[in-house]
Amino acid sequence: MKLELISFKLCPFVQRAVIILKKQKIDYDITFINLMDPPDWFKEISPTGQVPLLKADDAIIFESNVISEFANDISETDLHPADAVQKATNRAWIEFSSTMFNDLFNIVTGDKEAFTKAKDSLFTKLARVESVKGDGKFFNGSDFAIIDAAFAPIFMRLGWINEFTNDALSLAEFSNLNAWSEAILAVNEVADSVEDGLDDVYYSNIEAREGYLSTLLVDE
Ligand SMILES: N[C@@H](CCC(=O)N[C@@H](CS)C(=O)NCC(=O)O)C(=O)O
Repeated sequence: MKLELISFKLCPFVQRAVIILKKQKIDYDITFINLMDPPDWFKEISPTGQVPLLKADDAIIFESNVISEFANDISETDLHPADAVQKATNRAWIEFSSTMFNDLFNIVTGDKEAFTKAKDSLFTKLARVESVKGDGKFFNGSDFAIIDAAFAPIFMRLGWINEFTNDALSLAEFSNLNAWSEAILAVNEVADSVEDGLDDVYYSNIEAREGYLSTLLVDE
């Protein structure tokens, strides 16, 4: 089967799919598009106009979580827990994590009021995750799973923001999440899921958005 992932470099949803494709050692081509001016062929095949989108031969698969599940389904190793209840709770928390990207977007783009509201929203959600996380290395214990990949782009961006500011979004109050974030970001496939220098692009994006967060940047 020929796989082609349609991508946009800064997209955290694409990153989730890339991590699973890499973890499962699946061969795929990657095509980057400009989301500000998507090509006609993309508009024709994409019902949502969003990336990631995976072409699997002639089939069109969209939604990051569905692409990750598909990559898992065509692989020998299962990156979900085997137990049905545990798998369902993993999927539930993956859905929950998807709402955090909206908070992150508002944190990067919003004025002081919007920033504060988005930060409160994000941290309320993080507190919920902290309460169920436990002290294992990854979400389910010692094995990296799809849920860890789903949270990876969130932790990577929080890490960048904390590095660029005086820890504006510090996770220090969440000991379980802090350790989990470190474990996830140390995984090779997570580190390799973005291009070198993407942190600089993210920094420039924060500057260009001219939101409240841009006033918190400290010179690199
Ligand atoms: N629910 C989608 C969200 C994907 C998404 O929001 N992608 C953004 C880029 S990070 C996008 O394509 N935005 C373009 C648009 O909405 O027009 C998923 O999980 O794949």
